[in-house]
Amino acid sequence: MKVIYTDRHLEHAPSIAGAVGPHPESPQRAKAILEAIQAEGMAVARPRGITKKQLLAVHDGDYLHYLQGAYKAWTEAHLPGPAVIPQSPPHRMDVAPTNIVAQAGHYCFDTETPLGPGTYKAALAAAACALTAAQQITGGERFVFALCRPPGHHAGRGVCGGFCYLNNAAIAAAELGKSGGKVAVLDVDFHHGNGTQEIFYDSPQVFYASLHADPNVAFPHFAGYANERGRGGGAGFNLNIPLPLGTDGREYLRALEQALEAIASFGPQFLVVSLGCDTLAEDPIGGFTLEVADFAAIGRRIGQLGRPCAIVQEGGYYLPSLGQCVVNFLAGMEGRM
Ligand code: OKP
Ligand code: ZN
Repeated sequence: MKVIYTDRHLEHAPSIAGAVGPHPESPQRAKAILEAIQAEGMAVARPRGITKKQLLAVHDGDYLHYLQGAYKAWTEAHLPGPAVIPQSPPHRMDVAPTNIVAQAGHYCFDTETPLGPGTYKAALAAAACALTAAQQITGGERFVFALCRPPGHHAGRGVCGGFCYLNNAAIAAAELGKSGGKVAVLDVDFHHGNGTQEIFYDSPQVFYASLHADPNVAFPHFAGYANERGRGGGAGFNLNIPLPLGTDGREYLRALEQALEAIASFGPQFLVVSLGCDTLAEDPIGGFTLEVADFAAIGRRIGQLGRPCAIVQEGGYYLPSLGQCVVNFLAGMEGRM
């Protein structure tokens, strides 16, 4: 399996996690995954670029403009560093504000997604990885893994949050659907991908299915409930399977069958997997009890769908096992484990 990666994610090294303490979404995450992949002897290639047009397939122009200039505006206004973080509770307004303090609340939905000097560059590089993976799939590859960092599935069309700025998986899905074929996004991160859901909520072309912790007790709290099924033409093309805290591998695989059945009857031409490894028992911000070996089983079942697939890295914060979880998943997909 081909892997797309660039070390330009190093530009984004958040140091504050809302409250106190180190931010879990660290550069060491990508390093851990890359090292495990290299130890497996898998080929790693750099991404091609991403154009404004490719970003606009998923994100709003005013939001991209904000991401690009926010850190500079924040610094020039002498607001406290080391990064842009909303100062009042984040709040979406009807008309996009022009003042940087108001913008920080309008364009971000939490206080754990700091926008530092290199954040946008790193986010663009991650999006480029996902896009390149999708392009290789349309070019005939069966499976391609985009080692993205920062993650993307919480980012909406016009909002960052949940450590996410650009929705890498959605950008891949939009690319895969460019010639009109159906695309399914399967999100196996511990958290619900509210951004991906929002982006495709009205679309019958992209089916979003997610297994995740019950949002009543886990981030993002405001989305991911089972009654969210899509809207308008997209009604019926969104599937949320919330699971209780403590869910183990067996229970997880049982729920996965439900999602795979729905995807199979949707009949997509291409698949995108949002791969989060924060379902692991040891994960510091998760709450399920999966084991490292479970990731191979999950990958194997998804691979058996038999659809060409771009795998996009999302969360996973337990550094000692993160690389092994990813490698097991990929090996499972290819039927090697
Ligand atoms: C990003 B991804 C925990 C609060 C949760 C945000 C979690 C973002 C997860 N104290 N904070 O889905 O792995
Ligand atoms: Zn997560």
